[in-house]
Parts: sequence; structure tokens; C-alpha cells
Amino acid sequence: MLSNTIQQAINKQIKVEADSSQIYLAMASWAEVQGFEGISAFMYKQSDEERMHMLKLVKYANQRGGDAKIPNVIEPVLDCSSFKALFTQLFEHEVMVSQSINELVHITLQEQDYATHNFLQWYVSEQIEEEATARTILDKINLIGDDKGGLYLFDNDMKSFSGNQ
Ligand code: OFO
Repeated sequence: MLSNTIQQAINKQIKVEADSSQIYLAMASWAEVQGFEGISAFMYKQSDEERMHMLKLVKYANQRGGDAKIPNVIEPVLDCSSFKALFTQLFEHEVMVSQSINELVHITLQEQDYATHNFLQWYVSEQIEEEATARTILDKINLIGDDKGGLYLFDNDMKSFSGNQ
């Protein structure tokens, strides 16, 4: 059985994951409109993954006798002035998500809920990967700058990150 404190903390994380899914969906749609197929495919995939992260938490909470709260859908506000701005937001968002997972893990220790602590280790590993991917992409974008040819190649390159190659 989940304590109220744990349920509330999980609900907070459910919202973080749901918001992430919306933010990446907005990025995917923007890139699609701009004609960047690779970036858009990558962002759509990220959005689906975040929804899966949210669902995993919902199902876990309910399975443990909790009552998961499904949050409202947000309308993301993005800075799409450049690709650098876009991918900086992606990176910073993932860093924020990692902090949020860390706080949740910390609460499970305070509450001595070792089952939830164990369950959350998957998220801890996932965040290491997601931050690394976001950092790699941002590094590439920093190298390219505003070079049109470079952006074209970068867009192609992004297909490998989304498994669409
Ligand atoms: Fe990339 O955020 Fe979920 O965990």
C-alpha cells in the first residue's frame, strides 16, 4: 500500500512526464512544419516515450493500492527562434526531470518505501541515457551553428536517433 506522501509525490512525477510528452510533441510538430523530417521523427518518438514513462507510473501507483491522478494537458510555450534554442530547452528540460526523479527517490527513502525505491531505479537509468542523448545533440548543434548544409546533414543524422534510418 502506498502512503499518501508517496502517492502525492508520484502524482507530481506523473505530471512531469505528461508535460514532457506535450513539450516534445510541440517540438515535433514545429520541426515537421519547418520540413525537418529527422528532427521531427526524433521528437515524436521522445513524446511517445514520455507518455510511456507517465503510464508506467500510473499503473504502478494503482497496482500498489494507490489512486493515480491524471493531470491536465498543458499548452507548451517554446522558444523556436533557432535550433540551438530548441535543443537547449530539450537538454534543460531533461536535467529538470532528472532532479525531479532524484527528489522522488529521496522521498521513498524517507518513507522507507523500498518497493517504490526499487521501481524508480529504471527511471534513474533512463535519465542518464536521456541526458546524454540531449547533450550529444546539443553539442552537434553548437558545432553546426546556422550553417544550412550542416543542418540538412544533422536532420538526416537525427533519423538514427529515432530508429527511422
Ligand atoms: Fe525524459 O523524462 Fe521521462 O523520465
